[in-house]
Amino acid sequence: MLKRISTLVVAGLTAAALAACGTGGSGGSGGTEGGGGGGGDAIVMGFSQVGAESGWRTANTKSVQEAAKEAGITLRFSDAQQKQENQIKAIRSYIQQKVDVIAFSPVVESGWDTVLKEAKDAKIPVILTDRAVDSADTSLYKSFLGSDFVEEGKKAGQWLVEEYKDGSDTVNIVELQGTTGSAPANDRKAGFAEIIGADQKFKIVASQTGDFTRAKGKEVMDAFLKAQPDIDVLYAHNDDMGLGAIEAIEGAGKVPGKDIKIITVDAVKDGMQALADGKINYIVECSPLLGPQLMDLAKKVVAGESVPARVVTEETTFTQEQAKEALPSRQY
Ligand code: GYE
Repeated sequence: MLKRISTLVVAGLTAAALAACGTGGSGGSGGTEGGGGGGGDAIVMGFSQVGAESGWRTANTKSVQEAAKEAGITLRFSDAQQKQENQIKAIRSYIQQKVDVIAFSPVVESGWDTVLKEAKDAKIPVILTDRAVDSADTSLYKSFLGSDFVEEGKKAGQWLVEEYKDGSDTVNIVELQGTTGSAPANDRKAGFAEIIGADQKFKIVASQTGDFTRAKGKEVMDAFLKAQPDIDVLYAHNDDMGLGAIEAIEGAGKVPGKDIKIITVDAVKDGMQALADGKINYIVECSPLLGPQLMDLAKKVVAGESVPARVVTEETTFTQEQAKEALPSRQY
């Protein structure tokens, strides 16, 4: 009992400390405030972002911040630096602050039931954006807005099947996975495996996390190149890891896009540039521009209106030729 009380006190203090720095600087699990124009009746949204691990994430943060401003919603924003514990602290702090709605992009899928229950008990609606949770009780959140990551993995696999349809030689694939335990890493892996699994010639010879970052993508690709003498294809769960891997491949004296074919996911500008330059072969789009839809959902949820339990983002794919066409007008 005593232990439980002291845990609660510590949690309370942490939340209070977080609340205190809510209008302070950026980064960490603290927060920054923006939007809303300071109007008295403005909806207040607490948003816990995963981090700033990729170009996708930067574009997503910008979209959320701009859309909040546009919608007249006061945004309390915190960056969890890819740590679940920071997100849980931020959510508890938002509960304490009695915000009108909480939105967050869960870094991993598991382990959210307790804090989501706390929000529900406090009658604060929660909207999941970008990434899913695996909670069995779906009443813990109002809606989940984001991409279909399994579908993205399938699209990557389908391109590969088509690309190698005329050959029977073994195709050796290395895979750079996203953050371990995250929905996009789990689902992009599963969707891809399902499609290529139908043909024995496709072999995943190595698969490891690169944590969705460029630096880790390079580091892990370096190790793959040393351990695997014959790599035909790299499948990276995002552009940033693919871009890091390109540096490793060039460093090893090989030609990315030719000696090793590369498929990535996201289609951020840097990725699209590498695709147009022939260093990447195919990109499956994943849109980070979720802000406007999130604000619409938030307004409805706060007004007590019903919203769809799942809102799937519409996305496309890009070949090298299509990337050249799309680049000039690419928003992110
Ligand atoms: O693909 C990756 C980012 O959750 C969809 O997270 C997002 C992923 C995105 O770091 O670049």
